[in-house]
Amino acid sequence: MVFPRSVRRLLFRLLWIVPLVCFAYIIFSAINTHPDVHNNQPKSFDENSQRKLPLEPPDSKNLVFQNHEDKLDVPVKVVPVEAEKNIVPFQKDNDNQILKDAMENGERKETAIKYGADEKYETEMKAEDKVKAALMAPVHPDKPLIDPNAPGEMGKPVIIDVNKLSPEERKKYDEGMMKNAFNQYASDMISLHRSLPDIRDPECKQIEYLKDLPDTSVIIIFHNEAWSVLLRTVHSVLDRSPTQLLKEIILVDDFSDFDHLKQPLDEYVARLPKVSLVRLKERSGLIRARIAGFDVSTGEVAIFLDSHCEATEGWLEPLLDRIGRNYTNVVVPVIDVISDENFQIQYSAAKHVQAGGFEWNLIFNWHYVPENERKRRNYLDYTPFRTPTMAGGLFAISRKFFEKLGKYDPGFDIWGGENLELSFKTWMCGGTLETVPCSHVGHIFRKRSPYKWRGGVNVVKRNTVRLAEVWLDEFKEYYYDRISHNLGDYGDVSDRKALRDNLQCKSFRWYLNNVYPELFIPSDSMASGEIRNKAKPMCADGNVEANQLNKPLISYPCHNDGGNQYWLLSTENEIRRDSGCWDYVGGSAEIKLFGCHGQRGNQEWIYRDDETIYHPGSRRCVELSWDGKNIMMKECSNHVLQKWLWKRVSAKGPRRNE
Ligand SMILES: [Mn+2]
Repeated sequence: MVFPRSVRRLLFRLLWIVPLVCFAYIIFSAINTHPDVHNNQPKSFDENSQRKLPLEPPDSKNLVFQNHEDKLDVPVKVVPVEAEKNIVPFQKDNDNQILKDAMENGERKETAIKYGADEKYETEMKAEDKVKAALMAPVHPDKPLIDPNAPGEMGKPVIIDVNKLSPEERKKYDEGMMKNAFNQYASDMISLHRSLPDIRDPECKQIEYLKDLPDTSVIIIFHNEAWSVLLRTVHSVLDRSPTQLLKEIILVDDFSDFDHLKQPLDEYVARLPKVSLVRLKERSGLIRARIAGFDVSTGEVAIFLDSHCEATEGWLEPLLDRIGRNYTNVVVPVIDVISDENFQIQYSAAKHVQAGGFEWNLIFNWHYVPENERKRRNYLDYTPFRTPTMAGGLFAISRKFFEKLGKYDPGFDIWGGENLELSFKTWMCGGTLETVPCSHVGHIFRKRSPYKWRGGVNVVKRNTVRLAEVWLDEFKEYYYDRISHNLGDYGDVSDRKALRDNLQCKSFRWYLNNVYPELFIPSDSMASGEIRNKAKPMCADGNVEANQLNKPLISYPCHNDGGNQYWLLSTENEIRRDSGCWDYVGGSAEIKLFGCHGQRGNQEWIYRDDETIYHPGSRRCVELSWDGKNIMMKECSNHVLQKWLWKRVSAKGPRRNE
């Protein structure tokens, strides 16, 4: 067979183009293999569990049916949020009775439908199933219809042009800002029941939680909180917690003096189911107020929330599930940011959620979930991860375990250090502290504290010294170095030491080696102290506090006082203080201070025998400018401006392995 010349030419081209394209495709696929391939593994919530995933798709809200799986073949249907309205009658009676009545009146039908039943199913439900279904529905007291365009709905920002406000409104706006350190004016415009986006990772909606979850008391401490912010916290919990799981909300008033928190709040709370109000007779501070709230609560689990939060869809079950599986699990939700300026909710995917840590000044910080912990969870970012410490504002703990741990140190005053105390003793006394990425709670982060405390005593330091004395063993010296060994009067800690002995808690070294192996221990260093230029009395100087990072390292007259001129050369060849490291990326001549990443690269420095500080990544050296004003990266020249005096001794103090 003879083809025309043009066709022959085409066939000839295809002969090599086709294999070439195939080859290119294979190469491309190999390069482009997604790093999260592990996510294709079966989505089992507990690593030991062999249970199957629920049969229903993630959005079917088949919550109700988890209690009677035999009904799973019933078709489900979802009613949009706008269709919600008053569902639970407004009485403070026995819940079961209320719900039974409601069922008989047909008021529960909508709820059952919303949570998955179709009408046919509804009529076929057994009476006890109806009650069960109702108990798993949210509490929803007095929930109004939601206007999707109202300010702040779906967590959207409320932007106010202050220039367009009347003088009176402007005054209100400024007062709100001043009293609360957040935009109360914007908050007051937003519904107390505002809708939020479902911000969970998609896998979270497929997890099947324990059928028999423990119930909980939510304990909320407030002091001079704005009305709309406090009540939005309360309603978000009522609106988004299954009735059966929420035993009560206990509001503890830490001696507020705002008028709206007096009689008006009494009256408002009296109308809400499950909510009670405890008034403290004097200003007690967060720690003692929490103990007071806990002591009157009765739920199997206590959940502490700040008074400026918003619980999101599905927040409760993942927390209770972990405690239901083991009462010594202490769990923290993801804390999403509610903007203090405009009340927008900003949230992050599970893989960006960070773990809690601390520095040797015993201040809490955040850090990335380390590789070994990610690996332990098969890189399933939505599964609970172990965290060395918690931020402290929001967490859940079983009643039994909190009591066993002696609650908080009652000698702690007001605020501060209590989060680390509870974190350390959870780990050291047989528990596990976890962050649960499927549980999200929004929290307003403020730039300043609007509250007044009595002056004179540094309560945070006093609390922290108590913490160090009782829990840190020989490692307390690292903290005391930070406060110049000036401990002050920290009271009597013998009771707390006795508690630790009785519980036979493990050592702080065990904690460091097993729970927080990433923490940098100052003794793990090869040089320490000031880094002084040999030509001029100028020192390398920089602040490494978390909010000061990403700034250049500067030159400053040596002051011999440690502080921002104290540096350690780690055995990993970092120049660091706490979690802040010298980092040179090239481009400009500046060295910047970044969070240490432990991967060498930009953060690797060699203090050579000729007293130069060499950066292998760029093959450059650290140099003081001729006028002494700047520290720069330059070609290595062995000039005296590139020579630095630094003591080649490790920092004093206990080591990890002794
Ligand atoms: Mn807070």
